[in-house]
Amino acid sequence: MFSKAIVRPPGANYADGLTRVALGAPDYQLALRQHAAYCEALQRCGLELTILEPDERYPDSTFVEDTAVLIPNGAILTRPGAASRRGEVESLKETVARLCPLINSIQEPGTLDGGDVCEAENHFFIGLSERTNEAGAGQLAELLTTNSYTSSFVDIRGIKDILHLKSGLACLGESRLVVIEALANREEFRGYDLVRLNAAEEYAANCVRVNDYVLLAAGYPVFEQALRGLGYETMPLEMSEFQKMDGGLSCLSLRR
Ligand code: CIR
Repeated sequence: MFSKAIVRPPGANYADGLTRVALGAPDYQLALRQHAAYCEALQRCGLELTILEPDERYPDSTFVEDTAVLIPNGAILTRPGAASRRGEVESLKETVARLCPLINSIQEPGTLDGGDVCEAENHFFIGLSERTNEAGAGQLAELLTTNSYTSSFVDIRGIKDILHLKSGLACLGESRLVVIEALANREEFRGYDLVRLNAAEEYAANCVRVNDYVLLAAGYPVFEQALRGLGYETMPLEMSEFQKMDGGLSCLSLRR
């Protein structure tokens, strides 16, 4: 169960952030409205929110999930793979520390984005990506071992459609994973019950189970129906302006 989350609305220079997708420039006012609806959805799931001020020093800073990995015992601060995002960690540190004890942080030469870390009950999948390198993944794996969690690496460097592991993977609980086709046959996921997305709906893989609900991007009816068929209550959310900046639903919050 989650009870709290940290979020940060995008700043006025949000469109200056990093993106590899060619979906056009985001509409800032619409992004703010979508972010507000996202916050309301988290509150409806029962979470108490810490809403940070927008931070124009870092145009990508609305994607707070990349700056820390929250585990039941506390937080591990990351060292984002994109140099333009490194300062985001310092700007969030105090707020994270008010939420839970700081356990440690990823150190140079390691890089790690929170979007590459997928918690699946007592196990963590750590993506090796263009943002998370072996050193960063290795440091996190050691910290997890020290805290009695297991972990395994999932190399996504050959899958060009996804930026982070969680762009193509989510855990719904109950040993059930949501996966895109490119990940569905990986050895790492054997033994899990897989919900596979069709190629046209892959963006929706980045969904989040929050207590009694699954929050997912709006506009992916096959996937939403599949979730409902499995007995989940769904909350679809408009994500277009975050998708334009290569962001998914999970990366807009740090949940605990
Ligand atoms: C970036 O490229 O870093 C941001 N524009 C998007 C980050 C999205 N984060 C995530 O999916 N965890």
